[in-house]
Amino acid sequence: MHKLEAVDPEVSALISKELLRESTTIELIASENFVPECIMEAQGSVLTNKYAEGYPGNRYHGGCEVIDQIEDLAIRRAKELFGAEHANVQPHSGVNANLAAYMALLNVGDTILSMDLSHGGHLSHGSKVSITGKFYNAVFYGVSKKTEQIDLDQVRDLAIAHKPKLIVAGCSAYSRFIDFEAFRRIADEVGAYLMVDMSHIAGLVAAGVHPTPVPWADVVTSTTTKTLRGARGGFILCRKEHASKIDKAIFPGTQGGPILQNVLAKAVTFKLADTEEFKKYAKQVQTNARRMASTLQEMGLRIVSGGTDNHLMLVDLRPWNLTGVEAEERLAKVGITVNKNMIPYDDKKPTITSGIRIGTAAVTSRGFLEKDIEEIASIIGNILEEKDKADLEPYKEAVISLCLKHPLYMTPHEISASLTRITNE
Ligand code: DSN
Repeated sequence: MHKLEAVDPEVSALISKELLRESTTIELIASENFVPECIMEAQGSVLTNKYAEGYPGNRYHGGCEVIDQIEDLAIRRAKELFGAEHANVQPHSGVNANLAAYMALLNVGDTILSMDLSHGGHLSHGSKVSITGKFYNAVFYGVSKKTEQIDLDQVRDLAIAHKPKLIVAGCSAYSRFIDFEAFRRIADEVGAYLMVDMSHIAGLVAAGVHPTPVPWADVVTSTTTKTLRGARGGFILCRKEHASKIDKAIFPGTQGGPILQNVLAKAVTFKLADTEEFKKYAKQVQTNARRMASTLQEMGLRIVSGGTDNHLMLVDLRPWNLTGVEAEERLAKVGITVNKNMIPYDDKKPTITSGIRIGTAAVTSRGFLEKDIEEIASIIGNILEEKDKADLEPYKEAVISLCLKHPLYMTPHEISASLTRITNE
């Protein structure tokens, strides 16, 4: 970063500030992770200079002989990792991947059946405020009030009643395994396509600790961040019969030239996810999530659906008379980052909410084990319980010492030196 510091010290200082923030806070946002430095190297490479509209062997720009090898490598690795017939590694993000999947399979005005945003779905699954809700007629299923798990009977009833052309499975805030085979059966019964957005769980799927959607879905979309712990971007897996339509829907349908430094970094992401070390990591993410949920429960907090099978959980704050926004702000004061989140059947608006979402993918990348998780959970429980009465200083210190125990990108010495410098400034 020395060259950047010389040219633009203002930006360079902001990067240092963010590095220190990431190093000295506990990151529990379920969609975030810390990528290995080799991914950042790939994303900062000369690949940023190249245009390569089209696909390997069939480009609209010259000079793509190396680019073709890179994209082919990323495609091969994605297919091998997930056992897919076809992969497109060009989507700039998960939303772009979803837009292309819809464009490939639907006409404007067609009906889709997807998970309600307020029950854990995603904006790009047909929400009114998203272009997906303007282009398509979205009907939503949710979780049962009793179990707080996906109500497959309701999915089937809605599918029969509305005859969607596409059923979407996959969520942003749902802590249980999803029965993709059951979704396939419902889709077949009504003659619908099945798309699974596995963005949140892709790393768990790659490691084999979450059921895979690949054999059941026509199309699987995903981000490469989150539990997959890779380059910021998206990808699509699909059955061979949809390959050409999917590729055309990405380019020229919804995107121009691919962001090649990200395609390169996706190739590295898929390689790293295909290792024993990554499998161990994914298992630990799950173990840590279960320990976080059980410790919070022991402290008297309510976990939506009673627990977690994946990397995340939703905490219902109503029994403690707190809102999500209050909890998020309170935890931020001691350096714990979470996001407010609606819980199923929430009566508060999305900017307030009755819950917070907690995920363990990022802290597990730092090497946090069950004991550390118990410590974080007890800090969270104590702060939320004590509300404004709590003296936050001991909690702030506990957070910093956990961060120094599991340093990130900086050595403990560098972290301490930076903190001392800031205190003296
Ligand atoms: N999927 C969102 C999240 O889970 O935070 C980001 O779009």
